[in-house]
Amino acid sequence: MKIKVIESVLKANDAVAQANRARLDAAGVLALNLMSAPGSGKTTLLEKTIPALVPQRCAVLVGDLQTTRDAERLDGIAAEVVQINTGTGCHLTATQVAAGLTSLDLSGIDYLFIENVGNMVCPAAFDLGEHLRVALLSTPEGSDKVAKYPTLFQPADAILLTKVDLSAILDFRSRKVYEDLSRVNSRAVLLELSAQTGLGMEPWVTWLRQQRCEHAGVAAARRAQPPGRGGGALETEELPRPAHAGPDLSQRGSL
Ligand SMILES: Nc1nc2c(ncn2[C@@H]2O[C@H](COP(=O)(O)OP(=O)(O)OP(=O)(O)O)[C@@H](O)[C@H]2O)c(=O)[nH]1
Ligand SMILES: [Mg+2]
Repeated sequence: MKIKVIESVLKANDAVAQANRARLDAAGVLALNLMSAPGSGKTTLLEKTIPALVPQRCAVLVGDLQTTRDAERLDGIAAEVVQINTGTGCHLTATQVAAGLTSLDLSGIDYLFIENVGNMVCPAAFDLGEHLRVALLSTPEGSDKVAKYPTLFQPADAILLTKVDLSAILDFRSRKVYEDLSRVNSRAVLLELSAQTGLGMEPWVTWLRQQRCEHAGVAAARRAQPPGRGGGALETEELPRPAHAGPDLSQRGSL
């Protein structure tokens, strides 16, 4: 008997993630994976972002070790919400997301936000099938965190500096963040915002809309390709992650 060995947990996870992405692509859904430390403001951001995206429809898969509190907060705001309890797990896996996707009617959704478990290390190692990764850093966490936890920020397509309404009363040195990001990830878009006051929310929502347009454009271009040149396989093929250039870090604003 030939024994099959799954080489690593990550490889097995990646295979499921690819299948998730293909499923989302086939349904025309743009998926974003939100990652940060606990309490950085992921759920609050979604509470304010989803209404701003109307008439686009959003679903949320939210990961927490215990409770349905985040799902309850988003109930009535998102078109659909699924809470995934990981028990002792410090991150979501592609398999958990696959299970969550089966509960959603993807045909009625434009964006899928995946709120990962609050953790600055574990979630970044696991592809969930998202198209874009968003890392949050809130001002109360301190301006040294990019250098201390680089793996969270390295793969991010967008980095959100959240709770900037508090920066005046905290010793938050944004220049330090920009310097560290120039070494860790100069590709990502960096946005400063406060979900509480609404400051900086408009550029974030605009960025989301742009990403959706790009994603839809890539999908349409692939559909237009004649058979034999890569066309015809859209339903099962993975779309590339939308490319976008972030601003020059030296141009990034300061708080
Ligand atoms: N001052 C201020 N507080 C905020 C802002 N955004 C969120 N908060 C507060 O920060 C706390 C945590 O916010 P959540 O949105 O629950 O954070 P989270 O990242 O979803 O937390 P977990 O799901 O536990 O990881 C709450 O008390 C929010 O009211 C903001 O922009 N400004
Ligand atoms: Mg939350």
